[in-house]
Amino acid sequence: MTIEEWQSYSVYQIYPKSFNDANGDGFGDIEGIREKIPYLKKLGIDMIWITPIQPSPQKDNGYDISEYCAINPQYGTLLEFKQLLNDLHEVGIKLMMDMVLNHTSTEHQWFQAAKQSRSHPYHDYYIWQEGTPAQPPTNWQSKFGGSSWGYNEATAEYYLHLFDTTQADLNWRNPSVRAEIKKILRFWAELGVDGFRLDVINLISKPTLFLNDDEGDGRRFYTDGKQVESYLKELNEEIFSPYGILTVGEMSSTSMAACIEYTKPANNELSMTFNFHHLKVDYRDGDKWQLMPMNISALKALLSDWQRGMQAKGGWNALFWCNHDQPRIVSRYGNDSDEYRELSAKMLALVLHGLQGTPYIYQGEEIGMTNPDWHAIDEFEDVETLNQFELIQQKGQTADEAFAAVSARSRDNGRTPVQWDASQQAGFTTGKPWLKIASNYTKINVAECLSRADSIFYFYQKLIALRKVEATLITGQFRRYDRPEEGVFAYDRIAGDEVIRVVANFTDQPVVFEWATPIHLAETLLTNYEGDATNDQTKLTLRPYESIMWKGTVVV
Ligand code: TEU
Repeated sequence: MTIEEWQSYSVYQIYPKSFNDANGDGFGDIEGIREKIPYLKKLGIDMIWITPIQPSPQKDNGYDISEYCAINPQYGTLLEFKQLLNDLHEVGIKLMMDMVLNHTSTEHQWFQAAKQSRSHPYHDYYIWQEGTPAQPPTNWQSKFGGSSWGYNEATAEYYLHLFDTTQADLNWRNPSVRAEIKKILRFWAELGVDGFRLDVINLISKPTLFLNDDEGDGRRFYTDGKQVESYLKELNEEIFSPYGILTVGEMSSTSMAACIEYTKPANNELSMTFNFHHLKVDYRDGDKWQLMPMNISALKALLSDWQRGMQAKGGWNALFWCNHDQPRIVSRYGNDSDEYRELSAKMLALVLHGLQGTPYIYQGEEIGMTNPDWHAIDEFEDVETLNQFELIQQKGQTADEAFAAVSARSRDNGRTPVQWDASQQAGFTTGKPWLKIASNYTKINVAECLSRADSIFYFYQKLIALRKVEATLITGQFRRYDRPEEGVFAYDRIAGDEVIRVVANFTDQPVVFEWATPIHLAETLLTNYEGDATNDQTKLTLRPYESIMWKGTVVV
């Protein structure tokens, strides 16, 4: 395979509200990001992805946009944004904007007009169905809980909202909607933005007939819908390709077959896709709110299937453990005790960065930030968390059970402000932070990490740098060689006779691991312990959470 420059990139995700507050109002801002450019440069990432910063009532923290070609004053001005873009470009960092195009805020002027009358031209920008106040058109459920239909009295109709009631789904069938969307994308592309992250982009194609779902919550009727690919091709032809924009599509409940089509270069749709299957192996019966320990064999199988499957057909994965919708990975698939937090955070990083695809690092992940360990529901802010806390109790569970579920699974776990140093408010703000800071900030913070050569930060720095020099990490074929039932994940990346070999112990116990396929190990590229594991050529004794990446050659 020929390597495109972007294929060796690592991307850093910024959730601006919680990243760094320069003006002391408790909310992170654009100036705050600009202040941290040297930090980002030091980490070595190639691109930042900023979650939505356009004007928004913030019912879903910016994923409810009320104006697309402007900056939310809470974050700063368009001028400041241009300055940020310019300063990033000056040090060779690219910028990816988050584009929320499946829905708008109901505060958007389109919806405000649309809801007045059926004859308004903006009415057809959204998806409407007849119904009486007591009877929504279908039984579809919103992703945040409750019906996905909102009643509009003025027109005696329902509008579709797959997310919050204030996030109305756009009607992509309407060519005027697609023209508006292209205008928005062109606006940002003209400013010099380098990438787009496309929010829930596989949900944009809805059916024409709306039917009850007797098997589920309705998602099978609108996920990876019939027109998604043709809409993406249209955007690619008119915007992504002409402006040289890197794209990542966020795919909700998708399939591998669909992601292959979205990303294989011949199709001219997207550069890569996020899928979430590997982040559901701790959901009991697929239900996010039912807790279960992580199923390691399911995790290994999913990661491996997506590696092999995408590779075989020329697709490209976006690789990630964390984002603003997920609990912190070290508290989830790792171990956030004092003894193992650093070791397990490094192990998870090494496993992910050895895979084929584009790694995304979510702010704070590079210092091993944990879930905040809160004790009361009023510490949480997220709309989904608050809805589910009520719904779980309505389904018969106690308040304590509901709290246990939401505190483990809340999206706020990943949204607490970045812990910059041990000073008051963790150096995030001089004011009152919009969301409480995790109490462990005096111990876990950027300043501490930067002061110590063996910190998680420098481990990420090395992984990012390896991608630039080890072409096998980009091109190498994936081959797995552990046994499904064991707590070790082991795989090779093979290009010609070169092998990059990864072994990782996901448990807090020592494990004796027997090699199935020996290779000549030439060099240890990275490990999270001092000194190599005991290696007698046929078997390896891995210490708790030990992980190693070697370079070697195939035995012929
Ligand atoms: O998320 C899409 C999505 O479906 C989830 O990750 C969602 O948070 C989860 O399924 C709920 O259980 C994207 C954004 O990343 C998220 O922040 C937004 O809330 C959502 O779209 C709506 O725009």
